[in-house]
Amino acid sequence: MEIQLLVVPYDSANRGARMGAGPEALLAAGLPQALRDAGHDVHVKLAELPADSWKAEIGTAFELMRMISIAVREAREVNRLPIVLAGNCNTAVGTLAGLGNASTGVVWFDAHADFNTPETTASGFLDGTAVAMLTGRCWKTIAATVPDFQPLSDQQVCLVGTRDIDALEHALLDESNVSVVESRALRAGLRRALSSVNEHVDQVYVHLDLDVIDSDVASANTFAVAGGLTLDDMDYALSEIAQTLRIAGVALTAYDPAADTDGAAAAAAIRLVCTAAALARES
Ligand SMILES: [Mn+2]
Repeated sequence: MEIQLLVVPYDSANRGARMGAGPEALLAAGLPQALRDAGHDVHVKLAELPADSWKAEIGTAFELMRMISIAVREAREVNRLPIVLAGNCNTAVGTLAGLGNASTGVVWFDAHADFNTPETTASGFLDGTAVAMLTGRCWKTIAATVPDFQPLSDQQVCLVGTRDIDALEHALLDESNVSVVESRALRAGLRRALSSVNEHVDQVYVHLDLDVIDSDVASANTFAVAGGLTLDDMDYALSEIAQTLRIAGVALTAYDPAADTDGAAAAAAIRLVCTAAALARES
């Protein structure tokens, strides 16, 4: 399969810092070669902003989303599977726009719900609002500057492995129609959640925030917590997705090499991306 790797080496508008170091660390750890060894043709494109310009932190995140939307659409037009390697999860707004929001479901693997809004966040971390943005709950005016972005309906979105949710964020999630499959309910609940997403879409975007993995298995970043998924769980979940829906795009986000003291998180990331690419070829 032809793969377009889109490398977005930013965290909170900072190039190469913290989780912004993750995408290029995964390139250096051999991710492109692992995909080539699996028989894929791999093209690599870097999303990068001029270093000397003034960067507003929120404006920069949306500038990257606009670049990603266009790059994902271009990848689709030449039949390449877009795989986004990004520091931040909010890049998904650009990816979904490029894939076609109306017809694309989202399976969001993440320890966090990313369902805060500017009114509920206590940390001020923009990335904690990513799924709220995707579902049209906040940042509406600037999200509309992302080419082809339309808010998704809640029914298009399924969160998996979610376990670290703020109180006000939890209240928003409870009153939404977004489905949530907790780690312990994976084998009992994922299939039903996927078939319900499948009723509303033609294809799926698989979002892999690496901290969905249990922190005892791999330390993806400084936000990683226990109670997450194992690599066996991920194999199961990805294969269930591919049996239900056509995988149209993938992202691997939130890898911070500084937190990965034993290299287990990088190895997990490469394995997850290769598994998703193999299943996308078949799905
Ligand atoms: Mn996330």
